[in-house]
Formats: sequence, C-alpha cells, structure tokens
Amino acid sequence: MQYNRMVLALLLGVGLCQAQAQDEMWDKTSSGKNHPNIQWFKDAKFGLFIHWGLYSQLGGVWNNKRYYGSGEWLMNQAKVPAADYAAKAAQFNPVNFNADEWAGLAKDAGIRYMVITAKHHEGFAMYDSKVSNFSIVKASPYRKDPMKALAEATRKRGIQFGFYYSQFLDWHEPDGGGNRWDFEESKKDYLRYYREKSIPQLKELMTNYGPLGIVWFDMPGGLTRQQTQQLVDTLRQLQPGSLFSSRVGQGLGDYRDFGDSEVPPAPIEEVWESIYTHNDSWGYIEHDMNFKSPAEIIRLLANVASKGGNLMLNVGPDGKGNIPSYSAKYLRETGRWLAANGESIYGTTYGFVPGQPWGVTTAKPGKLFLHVLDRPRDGKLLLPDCSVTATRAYALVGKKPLVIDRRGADLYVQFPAAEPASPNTVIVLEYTGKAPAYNTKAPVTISAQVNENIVEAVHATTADSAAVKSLTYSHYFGDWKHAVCVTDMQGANDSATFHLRITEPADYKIVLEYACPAESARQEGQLTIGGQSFLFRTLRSSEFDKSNPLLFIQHAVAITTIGKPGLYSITVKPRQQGKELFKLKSIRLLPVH
Ligand code: FHN
Repeated sequence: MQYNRMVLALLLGVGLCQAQAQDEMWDKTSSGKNHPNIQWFKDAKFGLFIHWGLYSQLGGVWNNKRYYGSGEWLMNQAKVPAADYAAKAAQFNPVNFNADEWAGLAKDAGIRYMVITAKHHEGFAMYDSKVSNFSIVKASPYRKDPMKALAEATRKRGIQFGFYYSQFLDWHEPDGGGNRWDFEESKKDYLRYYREKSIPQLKELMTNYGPLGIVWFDMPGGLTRQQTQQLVDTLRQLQPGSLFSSRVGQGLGDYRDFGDSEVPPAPIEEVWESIYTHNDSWGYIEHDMNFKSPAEIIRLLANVASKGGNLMLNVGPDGKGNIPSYSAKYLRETGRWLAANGESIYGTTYGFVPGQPWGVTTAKPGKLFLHVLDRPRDGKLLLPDCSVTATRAYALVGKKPLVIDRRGADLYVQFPAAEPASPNTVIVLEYTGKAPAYNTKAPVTISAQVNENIVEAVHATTADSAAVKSLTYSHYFGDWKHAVCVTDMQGANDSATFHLRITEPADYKIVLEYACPAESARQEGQLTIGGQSFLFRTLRSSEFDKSNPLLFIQHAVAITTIGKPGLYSITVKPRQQGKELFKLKSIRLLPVH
C-alpha cells in the first residue's frame, strides 16, 4: 500500500530528510466530521506545545558532539544504541520543574490550551506508566509524575490540557517504528508494539489524568485504515470529549494539523491548527538561540487567525525543568498584547477582506478586525469591495473613533495619527448586513503608501504546465520550512499571471523572488505589465533539496510607470523552451519615491 511504502521509505532512509513524504508523515486531512466538543478548540486560537523528555537533558549534544536541528531527534541523528541512551535516564532529574510556574506562564501568555509530550520517539514515558519501566518515575532519580501536577495546574487556570503521544515511532523498542540501527526491520512486529506498549500507554494517559482536551498523535505508521479506525474507536470510548489530531492518520482525526511550521496560503473552512516552535528545535538544545521575537509571534498569530486557524507554539524546557528564559519573556510579552487585543483573536474566524498591503483581517458577527501590520504613509486603510453597512470604526485599544469613508464599493478607514508603535495595531469596524464571502479571486491590492507590496505565488493563475505547489525544505534537521511557488514553467506557453489592483499612480520597481538551481540559471524570461514587456536572465540561487536551505533571490527586473489607478495584470514566462525557469515565490512591487 502506497501509504505504508512512504512510511517505510522514511524509516529505511539515510536520514529523516531525504526519503520522507511529508504529507504522509503528517496526514493533513481530517475526518470532516464535526466533533461535538470542537467549539472550545475553534475559539481558543492560541495553544502552547511543550516538548520535554530525556533529550531535554542531553541538549543536542552526544559524546561531546553538537547536533543541530530537532533536538528530540538526537538519538536518531547520533544513532545512539538504545541501551546507552536509556542509561542517561539515571541522570535525568528535573528538580526545577514547577507545574504552577509553567501553567502560570501559559496563562500570562494568553494561552488557551497546552499539549505536552507524554512519550516522544525516544520511547521514554514522561509520566507514571505501568506498561514500561522506561519512564521518569521508574528510571530516573526524579521518581515523580510531573504530568499529574501539570494537568491540575493548567485546569485550575481554565487551560485545556492534552498529551502528545508518538504512536508509531519508538526507538527504544525492538518492535517500534524507526530504530534500524539496533533492531532489524524484518524482525519487527509493529502490531505487537501497538498491542503491548502504544495502545496500553494511550489508555493510561486517557484514564489517569482527567478529561483531556486533545490527544495529539504524531507520525502515523504501521497500521491499515481499518486498524487505525479500531485504535480510534477503542480510545474514543475512554474519553469521547477528547479531540484527536489529524496525525492519528488515515484521515481519522478531528481537525487538521498542517506540516510543522506551515500556514496554509489561503483561509480554510475546516478546523485546523498551525504548529511552530519558538526557536529551531522542538526539544531543548543549548546552542539554539533563534527565538522568535514577540512581534514575530504576534504577527504569526494574526496571520494564522486571518486564515481561520489556531497557532500552537512550542517551547522546549531543559533537563532541569526550566523553560528557556527568552521563551518565557517573549511569551509574556505576547500575552500583554493579547490582554489588550485578544478580542480580535479569540473566538474569531478569518476576515472576509483578503490580505491587504497594510495587513490582515479576522471577524466576529458584526465586527471586522483590521490587523495593521504595515502602516500606510497616508494612514488610509482600504477595504476593497466591502459591501457591508459600516456603522463605526475605532482603535481596539483606547476605543478612539475613526473616520470611515465610502467610495463606491470601497471603504476607507483612517488610521489614527500618532498611534504608538505596535507590531500589530487593531482597528475594529462594526457593520450591519451580511458579511460578503471571502473572494479568493479578488485582485491583489498594490499601494504606493507602503514600502513594498508582496504578491505571493498562491495568487497566480497558471497556464499549460505551470503549477502552484508548496515546497518543503529544511535548514538543519527536521526544522521544516515551506514555500508556495509557481513551478514547472519550461516553455513559452507555461505562464503565471497575477491580477492586481493598483490604487495610486507611481513608478513601481518590480522584483521577482525565486529559487533557481544551476541548471536553470542563465535562461531568458519575460515579464509583461500593461502591454509593456521586460526581459531578464535568471540568476542562480540554490538547488531544491529537502534537507538543505532553499535560497530565494530577489531579482529586480523592471520599472514601470503606472499613470492611472485600476486593474492590471503581470504575466511571467520563459522566452523559449528549456529547463524549469525558476521556482517563483513572489512578485514584489516597490513604489519609487
Ligand atoms: O518528528 C516529530 C518532531 O520531533 C516534532 O515532534 C514535530 C512536532 O510537530 N512532529 C514530528 C515531525 O513532524
């Protein structure tokens, strides 16, 4: 069966990165059925993911060698023999762990649900398991069950609590998925592993820790659809109210999780979640300091909410039980923004106005929230084709009333002057009348009032063999990145056209952002706008290889004078038949001042 072949390819592979087919490994599909307990999750919008295990104590270092990327994959990266790895449990003593501090931080950060690793791929149970001796209670000097305290501390604060559980990969067990450096693949009996460890442990977790908001399965494998259905049915009996993540596999989850660090390019009706980690690794790594700033988190949260999803952001506490100080500090700062602006995030759906040069929108009945991420010079926020009856507009913080101006189908809201700097200033537009449907075909607004207009590949209308695809790659190891690009433009008929609405006359510099391997470099392409054609020759950036960075170059190819506001289109294509021209990520229009 195709699905199992993919999983096997992953397990047999020379590393995590090369052989795996991410979509199969992640299963981004859900059952499409509306779980009766889904509403809290839809409203929650912001979750805290915690990766905590034996790997946290190792901190990305094995035998004095530092490993980069996903720290919880250390055992796999260093191909540590299971017995040597297990011996490290004797030094794992997270004496600084304080459930109330962790839950308090989550509360301060404005988090509405928490999911923590009960057992990751290393196989170590971070709770009191009767099923296996490889647990924090039996194998470490700590001897206590931190999950009991954490479940209580979160619930006390009104935060939904859930467990992550790696149901198939288990490098400690001869029959578990993934460890081929110790255990021969042909001798493995995955079903025995499910029967003797995975399912009994899941049952323990679903029996001993009170009502779980979520069981967050990860990386399905080794089961047919029918077997997965049986697993789901068995577990559902224990807690019918728990939501199952889509990575339970076979399209049987209750909501869709996207790939790691992935936001879909356009709004999605189904219930879904985006998962990101605060730095590059999920598990603690002492040499990973690439923490997202509060502004980056706040903007990411707004971006995810503007597409209708939840953001679950991960932190990786260390082996002593400390949450990294930058995670704590930046989460608290995010929480301060949410304390003032939470109305524009919690309980919202995506906004009916698509992304604009100034920012994105979220909505509640009768209210549209404008998240201003890039303030236009003239302060005018255009809401194109906005047919509702606007009754009033005001800044969410301070409630200062703002001027609304209707010009035909368009609405303008005047952004408050002298607004204090914020990574995201929220304006509320109250309206009556039926909210218009989100128009996926709306032309992309281009304004001379911002420094840069970015037209993403998802907006392309493609011809012939040109296609829009999501490409997945990584920097270190397992730190996945995604880029939606126009691909497969090889001949003069393979084109990408972008429909634009340019709101002000100006000169605009046009920049193509693309990735281009050696074999595609030095080919001629053509960009057309308003009857004018511009030629360019492609510049080499990098090859596309999942386990390496995909480098995008910003190549300025034209300047054009737009004399009149109105509808325009830009078409990009190769001049002649050849190799794929490039992987086009965006077209940027920079007003010339
Ligand atoms: O392999 C895991 C990884 O370690 C981490 O737990 C992430 C979080 O979504 N899930 C898997 C990879 O997608």
